[in-house]
Amino acid sequence: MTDAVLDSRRGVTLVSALAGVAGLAGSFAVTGATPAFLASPVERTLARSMPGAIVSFAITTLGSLGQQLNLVTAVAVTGLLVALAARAALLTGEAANNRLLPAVGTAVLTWVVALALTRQVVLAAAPALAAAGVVAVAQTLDAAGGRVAPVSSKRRRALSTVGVALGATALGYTAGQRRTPTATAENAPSLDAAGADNEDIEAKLATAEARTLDVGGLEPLVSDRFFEVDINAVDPDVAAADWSLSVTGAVEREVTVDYEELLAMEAENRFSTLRCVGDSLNGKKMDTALWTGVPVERFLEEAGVDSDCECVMLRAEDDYYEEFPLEALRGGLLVYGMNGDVLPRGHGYPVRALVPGHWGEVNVKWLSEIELLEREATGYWEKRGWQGTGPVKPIAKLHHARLLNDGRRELAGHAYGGLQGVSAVEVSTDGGDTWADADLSEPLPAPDGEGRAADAWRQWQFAYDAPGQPHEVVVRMIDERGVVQTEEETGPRPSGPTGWVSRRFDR
Ligand SMILES: Nc1nc2c(c(=O)[nH]1)N[C@H]1C(S)=C(S)[C@@H](COP(=O)(O)O)O[C@H]1N2
Ligand SMILES: [Mo]
Repeated sequence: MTDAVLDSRRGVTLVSALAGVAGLAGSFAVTGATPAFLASPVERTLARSMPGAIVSFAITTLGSLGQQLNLVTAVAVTGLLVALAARAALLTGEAANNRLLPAVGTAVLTWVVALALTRQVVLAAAPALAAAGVVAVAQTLDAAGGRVAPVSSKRRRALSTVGVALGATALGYTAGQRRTPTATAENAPSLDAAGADNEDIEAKLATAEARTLDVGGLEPLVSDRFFEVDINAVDPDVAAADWSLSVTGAVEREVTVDYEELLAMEAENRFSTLRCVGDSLNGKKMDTALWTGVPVERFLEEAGVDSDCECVMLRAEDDYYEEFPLEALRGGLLVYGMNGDVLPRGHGYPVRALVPGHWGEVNVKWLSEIELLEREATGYWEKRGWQGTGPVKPIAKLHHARLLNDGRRELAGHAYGGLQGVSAVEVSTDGGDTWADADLSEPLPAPDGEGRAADAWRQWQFAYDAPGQPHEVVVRMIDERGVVQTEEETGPRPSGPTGWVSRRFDR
């Protein structure tokens, strides 16, 4: 049978490659986009071992595209591993002249590869069976040889194998998509927690809507789309029933709380803004939500903190870790709700930390441990050259500009100063020579409904007569102590961008 597809090197390579693709699809079909997916561990390893400078470059210039590239690379590498397994089995079977060896060997080798990568004994069977299936199909078609009309030629048999493998891949992809757990804020279920006051949530969200400035296209006070930054393209998939949080280390007694217990405790509904230290000056990695959760302080009290450095390490299910002063955590929340919904997977389901006034990176998602330390340590991003564990830097952003019918130009944006608040936003339309006050949105309410939220942005709006000639608009914020945002320009790395946002207009 010299015209068998599998008799040629090219045929073996083709079938091996198809086995690689099908193996990935088989895995995805049973795991969806979770850490149990075959390519996830490779993606993680790539992300972890990437030099800090490259990661920083990717974050500040490519945004989430860097992560997608990483994922594509990981998928290619993993597919190649499965393909090599199939190839080894095919060649060994040929050498031993054994008809069972190619498919069985592919199954066993792929299972071993999958097990080594994911440590999932049962789930590793899916890629093994899918890859072996492709090999078996190719073998069966070859065996039918020239006798069966539709696959009588070698070319047709090769194409049939391609068709079967790609069809199975499409099915596996669809199944995996359905299996992928709630990932976005758009499809998160409503919150139903014994300790959370849903009426208060509704009232606060209504207040936020009422206080949002009427500027078309400007993001409202509660963000429509909340940015996401994390170290992996594939988020952890933690079941609430399996989740618990421990307070450990330099404590008098360890304290552990599970999801059900946490949701029964009296919760707080708090508006708070998050901003990533890797945000660009006028970037979009800054957003606000109404967070529902339990104050961390009660757990610290229960544990009896005894830390020499007065510092703490938060650890997470994705092996992320960040260290910072205990003082910052004292005002924090253990968050399980976001805008009246269950905290979405992408934002840390089941539970994340909210650390008021500090850069996003210490607001650890998928939180699993609060470790009180004896001496200072270095967090994930600090190991990679960032200094993002401190308070946020003040910023007024310019995200909206529109010429009105009456010849004026309307400008608008958001200002955020962390715990120092925002008392004013000033706008210059002559490159910084003269300044005028913008209108500000009323502050978002504090958790008790009275007073202002301690750590939330405000919107600003300003209109001026467009001069009809080139000019430069500059904006800056002033905090509640009267401190003006610094003019000095620095990039995001290592400790967040500074400077005034400006924009040139031609008329
Ligand atoms: N477990 C975990 N928590 C994490 C991260 C992460 O990669 N893993 N990223 C941090 C960073 S750098 C930021 S800016 C914020 C972003 O929170 P968001 O994705 O909910 O906007 O989460 C922080 N918490
Ligand atoms: Mo971040």
